[in-house]
Amino acid sequence: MFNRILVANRGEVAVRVIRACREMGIHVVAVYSKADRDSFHVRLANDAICIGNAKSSDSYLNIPSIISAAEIADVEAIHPGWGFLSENPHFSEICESCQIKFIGPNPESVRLMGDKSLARETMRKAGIPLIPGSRGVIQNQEEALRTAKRIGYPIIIKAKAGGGGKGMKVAHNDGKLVSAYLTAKAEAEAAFGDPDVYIEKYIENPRHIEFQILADQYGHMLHLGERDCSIQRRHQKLLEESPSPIMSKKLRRHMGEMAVRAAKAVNYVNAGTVEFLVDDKENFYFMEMNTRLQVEHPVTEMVTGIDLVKEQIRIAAGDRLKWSQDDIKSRGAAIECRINAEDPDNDFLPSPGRIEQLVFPGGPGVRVDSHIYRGYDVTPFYDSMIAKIIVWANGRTEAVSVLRRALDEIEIGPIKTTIGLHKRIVQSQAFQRGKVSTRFIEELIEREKAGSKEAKQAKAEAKAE
Ligand code: MV4
Repeated sequence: MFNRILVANRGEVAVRVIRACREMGIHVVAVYSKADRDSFHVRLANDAICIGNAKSSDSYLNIPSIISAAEIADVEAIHPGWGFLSENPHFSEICESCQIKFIGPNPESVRLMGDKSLARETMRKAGIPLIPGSRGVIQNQEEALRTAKRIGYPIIIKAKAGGGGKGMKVAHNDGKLVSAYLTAKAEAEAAFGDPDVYIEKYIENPRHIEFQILADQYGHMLHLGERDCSIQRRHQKLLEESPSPIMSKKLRRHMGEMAVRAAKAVNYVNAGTVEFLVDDKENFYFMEMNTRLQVEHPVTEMVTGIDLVKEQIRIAAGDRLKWSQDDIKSRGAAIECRINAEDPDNDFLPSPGRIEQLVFPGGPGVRVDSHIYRGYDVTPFYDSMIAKIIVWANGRTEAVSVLRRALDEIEIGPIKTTIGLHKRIVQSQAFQRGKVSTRFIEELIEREKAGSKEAKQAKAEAKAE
C-alpha cells in the first residue's frame, strides 16, 4: 500500500479523498491555490502546498506546478478527484513517466473514451446496444443528410470531443439539418478546438441511468449497480438515486453485463461509470463512459456498503478486488441532493460570499459531504457546488421522507443556495412516484408557473366579486 498520496484537487472531492487516506493511515498532501488558503481540505491534510494563483489554469490545471509539488512532497501516487485534470490522458502519462502512480485508469482508455465517436465504434464492435446513428464522424453536408434520412428524424448532432451535453444540436427535418450541422461544427471547434461531429437518433424524454464499474489491474471487473441521474438542469445533475425506480432484476442484470462488457472492451482499470440512455420502452443504449470517480458516487456507497475511494486507492496500489459479481448486494435506497451556491430565482446565477449561518442535517440515514464551514468564503473562481446531502433508508418511500426532513433541517446563509429547489422536487408527485425523465425540471418549473398564474387569477376573480 502507498505511504504518501497527493490530492490534485480542491473542495468537496479533495475532502472526500483526504478522509479515505486518513482512515487508511496514508500520509496525505493537499495542494491549493491562493484563493483556497483557508480551505477545509488544506486543514484536513497532513501537509499542504500552494501551487499558484486562483485561476484554475495557474493552479489546479497547472501540470508542472502539481508535479513539482508531488516531487517535493515525495508522494508515491496522485488522486485527481473529478473535473480539472481527472480525465486528461496527458497528465496521467506525465505522472507515470515521473514514477508517480495515477489513481485512475490507463491513459489509453481515457483517450479512447474521450473521443465519443471512437468510443461508439469500439462499443459497436463489442456488441453493446448503441443508439442508431453514423459510423464515425460526418464528413460533409451530404453525408449528414443521408445519415438523417437513414435513421429518421429527430436526430441529434454531437461533438466527437464533447460529452456532458456540450456542443449538441437537435434537428427535426432536412430543412433544419444543414444549419444545425454547421452550427454544431462551429461550436465544437470553438469549445474543443475540434470541429468533428457525429449523428444519432434523438431519444425524447430519456432516463439517464449509469452503472458503477470497478476493475483491478488483473482484468477482474464487476459492477456495483446503477444510479438514476435523470433529474438535471442544463446538463448539471441535481439529484441522483440508487436503485433506479424503473429497474427490474432482469434489466439490471442485462445492463450490468453490458456495462462490464464495455469496460472490458477498453481494458479498463480502476473505478469508472458507463452511462446509458433508457427510453420509455426500457430499451437502453450506451451513451458514454466516464473514466473518473463521479460526484454522485456516494449513493452507490450507501446501498452497497463499499467505499469507492478506498477501492480506487487499493486498485492503484495493485490489490485484487475481493469480490465476485454475486457478492455485490444492494440494500435499501439512497438519494443525493447537490447543493449549489446559486440563486434559483435569478437564472441560477452563482452566489459567492461568506457563510455566516450554517446548520447541517444529521440523524439516522443522513450523510453530508461538504467542504464548507461557518466563516468560509465561497469563492467565485470554481464550481458552485458547496455540499451534498445523501440519505439512506430501507426503501425509496422512507428515503424520500428522510430526505424531506433533512432538507428542512439545513440552514445556509446569507448566500443563496439551491436548497429550496430540492424541497420543490421532493414535494412533487412525479418525483415521489419515481416518474422522472431528463425533462423533469423543465416540467416542474412550467407546472409551478401555471399553478401560480392560476392562483393569481383566482385571487383576482375573488377580489372582483
Ligand atoms: C442524447 C439525448 C437524446 N438522444 N442522445 C446529454 C448529455 C450527453 N451526455 C448526451 N445527452 C443526451 N444525449 C440521443 N441520441 C438526450 C441527451 C440529453 C440528456 C441526457 C442525459 C441527461 C440529461 C439530458 C438532458 C438533455 C439531453
